[in-house]
Amino acid sequence: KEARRKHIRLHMEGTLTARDKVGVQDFVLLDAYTSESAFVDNLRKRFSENLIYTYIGTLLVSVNPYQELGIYTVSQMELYQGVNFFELPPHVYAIADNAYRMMCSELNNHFIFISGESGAGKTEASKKILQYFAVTCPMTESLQIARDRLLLSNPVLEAFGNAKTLRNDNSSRFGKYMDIQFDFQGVPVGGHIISYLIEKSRVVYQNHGERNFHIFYQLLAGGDAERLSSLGLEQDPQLYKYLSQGHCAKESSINDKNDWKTVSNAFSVIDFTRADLENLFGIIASVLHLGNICFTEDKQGGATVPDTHEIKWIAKLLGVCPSVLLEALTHRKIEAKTEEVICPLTVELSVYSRDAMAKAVYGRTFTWLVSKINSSLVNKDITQKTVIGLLDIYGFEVFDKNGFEQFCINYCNEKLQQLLIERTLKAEQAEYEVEGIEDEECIRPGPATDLSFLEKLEEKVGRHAHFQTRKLAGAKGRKRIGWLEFRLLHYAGEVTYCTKVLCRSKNSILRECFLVAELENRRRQPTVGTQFKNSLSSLLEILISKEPSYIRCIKPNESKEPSKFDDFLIRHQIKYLGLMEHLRVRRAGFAYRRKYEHFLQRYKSLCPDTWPHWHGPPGEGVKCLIKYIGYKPEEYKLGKTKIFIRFPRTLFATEDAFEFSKHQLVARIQATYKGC
Ligand code: AOV
Ligand code: MG
Repeated sequence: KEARRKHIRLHMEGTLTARDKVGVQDFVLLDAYTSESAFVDNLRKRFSENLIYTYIGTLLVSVNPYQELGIYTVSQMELYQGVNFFELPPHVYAIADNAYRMMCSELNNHFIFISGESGAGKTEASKKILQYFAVTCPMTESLQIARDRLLLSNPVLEAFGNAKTLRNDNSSRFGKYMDIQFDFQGVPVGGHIISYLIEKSRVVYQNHGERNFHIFYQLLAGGDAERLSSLGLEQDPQLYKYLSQGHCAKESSINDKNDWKTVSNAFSVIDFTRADLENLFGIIASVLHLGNICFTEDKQGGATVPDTHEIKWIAKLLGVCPSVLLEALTHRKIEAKTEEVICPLTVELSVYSRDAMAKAVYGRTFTWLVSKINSSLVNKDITQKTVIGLLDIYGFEVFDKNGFEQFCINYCNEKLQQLLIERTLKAEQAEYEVEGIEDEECIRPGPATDLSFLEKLEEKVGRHAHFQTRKLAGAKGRKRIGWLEFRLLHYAGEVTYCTKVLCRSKNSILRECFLVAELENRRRQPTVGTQFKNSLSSLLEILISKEPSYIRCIKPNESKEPSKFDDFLIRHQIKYLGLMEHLRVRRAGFAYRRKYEHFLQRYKSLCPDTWPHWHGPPGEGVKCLIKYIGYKPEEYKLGKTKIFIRFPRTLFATEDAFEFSKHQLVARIQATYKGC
């Protein structure tokens, strides 16, 4: 505790004396709060001192340091436990702790929404939060396993759902929403994960400089010889077409062999049986074999497979008949009214059908994996649960070549961004209402981000025959940027014939993934786009029912380098993350607000009536205090439980006075002791 007190004191002194050097820890304290340059300057000052976190009120802005900073130790975690938000330097732990305390005291549900572009640090932030709970929350022996499984679900899902892209060596290729469930004593007891749209196209194709999902390389690098030979695999990833198109199968920044060990260990803790793993890796190996199948044209123009080596392995691993599999890959079934006609496919269409099969198998296996993890995270014994949800989606990204997946990813980002702005605004107004503060100033936000992805996208592909968008007019005809509906008309229906083969697989995971019943309902299946849109709507519903905290991650440079602060890139993110706007909303009314108790506790030494103890209600104490130090009526307002201070300079003056009085006090005490 002494260490903590010392730390707090050091920090407070630091914020005052070194304000110019390290910037302000909360953007609302910036004098020139409307200036984007001042915003960037503050961020730059802090970044150069390795202070990567800054608040805007209660929102956390984080800049990816691209280096280990030593700020995630257990002692740091202990430091942040139960400390008021503004008493310590900004930290992701403070956000986690704050959500946790509120959940425990108010018994309500929370969520932490982490956003930012690809490579900005979202996934790292969500892992830090999970670790924080794992270390600091109370724990019983019987629930340790639940905690370990929560933690270890990460490496498994990352192995199957993350990949190296041009933007990020460990890029999340699926959206992830994770509920951490707590019992009434605040013990983490279980969890639930929802995944969104895994980028299946990566299984069969990677851009130059990118890789397939980590798990393939991990299996080859880490799996022992016996395992590999039972799967018909060789160690060298270059031998597999699905792993070598990006020309970077071996990547120095990634240690596949070590990661394989982590993942294998995680599997054993998360309740995977030997049979599960055998089936699972049978599927992973089959995908690699699928990619190596070559088709040639026969005399009639149909596709044939001259070398059936791969077909045999797939048939063995998936438990299907090789000749049926071969037929499914090279033929198509047309259903007429009364009969079925099997007709041959061209080489091009066979390749398409092979790739479609690989994508479908991988995509569904991923979904199976998530549900398997979920069943190991379920805790049926505890009924009264509150949750903290962590939302870590794939970040906004634009490549030279953008597919349907990029469209969905970016659509999702924009929709969530809209939610953020609306909710911040509402929260601000609601707080004034609760506190009984009437604010004459208008705090409506102006036009949203100047970069509207959907608008740009529409420009680019809007004229495409398979793409339709519809703008919804906002209030009074004002265009509400971001509220766009989209429809992708093109729907490359997954190959029915292959599905039929997979339904009969002896591999139990695949049988669960491809249900026979689905074949019968095929025509009524919604398109991928519609499914994604529906799942996004239900995500929004989940979020709306919970108390939000926000973390906005910023990527400092494109080259993944430490200490490099690219002004242009950062300005761009500040713009489209709507940070200036968020700050403006926070500042339009009152720059600073604090509970009476906390304000009094900190500044009571400034007034003889409140020092050393005030026995009345804290609100009265604050009134007495500010009268004594001479706040002018336009500088503040008093709410029901909080004091609202309009200008930062008022707070700075108070802080300076506090520092001065502290020194005087110390001098007086020292003098007294000398006398003794
Ligand atoms: P993302 O989740 O926002 O991108 P990550 O969280 O994967 O980005 O971060 C990318 C890389 O930046 C990590 O692998 C780390 O090397 C580094 N990094 C991020 N945050 C920190 C930190 N706090 N301290 C040290 N290094 C960090 V994406 O999933 O691509 O949208 O889709
Ligand atoms: Mg990520």
